[in-house]
Amino acid sequence: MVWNESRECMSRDEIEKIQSEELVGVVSRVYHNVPFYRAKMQAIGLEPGDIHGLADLEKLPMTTKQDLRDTYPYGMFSAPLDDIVRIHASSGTTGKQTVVGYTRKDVDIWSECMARSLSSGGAGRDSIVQVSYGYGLFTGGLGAHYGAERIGASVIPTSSGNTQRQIQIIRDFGSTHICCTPSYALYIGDTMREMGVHKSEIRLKAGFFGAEPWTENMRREIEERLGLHALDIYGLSEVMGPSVSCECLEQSGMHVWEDHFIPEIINPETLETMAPGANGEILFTTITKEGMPLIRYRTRDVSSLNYERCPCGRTHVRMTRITGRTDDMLIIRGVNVFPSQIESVLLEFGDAAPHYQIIVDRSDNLDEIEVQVEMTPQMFSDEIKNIERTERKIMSALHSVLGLAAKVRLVEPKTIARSEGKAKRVIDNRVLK
Ligand code: DLL
Repeated sequence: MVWNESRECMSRDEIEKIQSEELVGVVSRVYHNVPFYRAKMQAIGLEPGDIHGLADLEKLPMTTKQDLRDTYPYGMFSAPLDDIVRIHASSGTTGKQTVVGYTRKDVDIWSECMARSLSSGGAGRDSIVQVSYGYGLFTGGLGAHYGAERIGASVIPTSSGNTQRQIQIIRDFGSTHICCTPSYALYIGDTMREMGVHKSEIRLKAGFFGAEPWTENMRREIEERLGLHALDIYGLSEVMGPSVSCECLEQSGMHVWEDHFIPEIINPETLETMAPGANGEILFTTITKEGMPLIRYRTRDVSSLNYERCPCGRTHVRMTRITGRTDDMLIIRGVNVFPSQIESVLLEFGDAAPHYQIIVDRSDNLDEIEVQVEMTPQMFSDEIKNIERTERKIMSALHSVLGLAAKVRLVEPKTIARSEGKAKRVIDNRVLK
């Protein structure tokens, strides 16, 4: 089912007309309301009047996550706090979070985008949508929730965790749709098997899985275990949250809701725009946002754009599955983690040498992270109980900075391999088959 046919099935000319008009508007808004953008545009001699439409997009400066950190917390807001009705945040490198503000209209548009996504996976008024993304500063839970209410479905806000209860609810309440990370979907499948619940006892028809990378094999596995259509849903808090794009039941790329976000692909080295179909870093310009619009935001996610017509009838461009990052961000159990965050915590502990390694693994479909830190020779000669105490202290400091439990192991001096070039800080053993 198409939620908003007049918007989702427009001709390319109509899409571009809307994008041009909205782009002119948003550039003027940020120029007048956000000192950061005014300064950036002035520095290259650009005025809002120079932007007449889509063809001028490339003239505009790009925005990075660093820019958001530099203007922390509210410096990128384009609307006064009086008009901001919601604030979300995601983790940042130095413990500083990336803060995002939404006006009432922004929340409304977000719900509309999410409604489109859920509808493209077949959900409607008669559906029972279980939202198993976390509710809170993370955008997953509330984002999916508002969209599911918008389509008139019965929403079950389970949030994440407590897997046996999730399964009981799926079975007893008859959930028809589920929203969670793909690794959690696999974990639910494992737990169902352990509990002796067969897929024939549940009514799930489709699931909206995102917030972390996954693969076609994982899709098959999830579909097999849960007996549903597994759809890829993409988004990031800076740009909005879940539902910047989402797959339809054709399962061949995620429709970017182009009347709200203009996507571009660039070469992350040269920053040049790449032709349709090329693989590169995906950028977004949010053209209708009021709270915190972003111009040419560098997501660091690698994807490509497919402008071919989709058999589902929707005309909005499809982006391919995210195949990697152009920076070192890790996503662990859905939480964004930068190695530099871990480093900053370790540096606070004088007893630990600055040689460390982060080992990421996936066991039983759950991500695990272990931080190995070399002890100083002096500490090495210390009593075991003191070493264990330090491990516990580092563990709790990491927990409060990352919002995630990480194992910490202090290892003997000189046991972590030295590198001649860049230190290899992260060993990611997760094989996303
Ligand atoms: O993960 C928003 C979201 C929630 C999307 C629920 C989908 C579902 P952040 O926490 O800001 O926001 O993390 C954004 O997660 O830049 C990607 O690297 C990654 N990511 C999000 N969706 C996908 C996906 C939410 N479908 C970062 N495939 C993004 C691969 C994804 N990676």
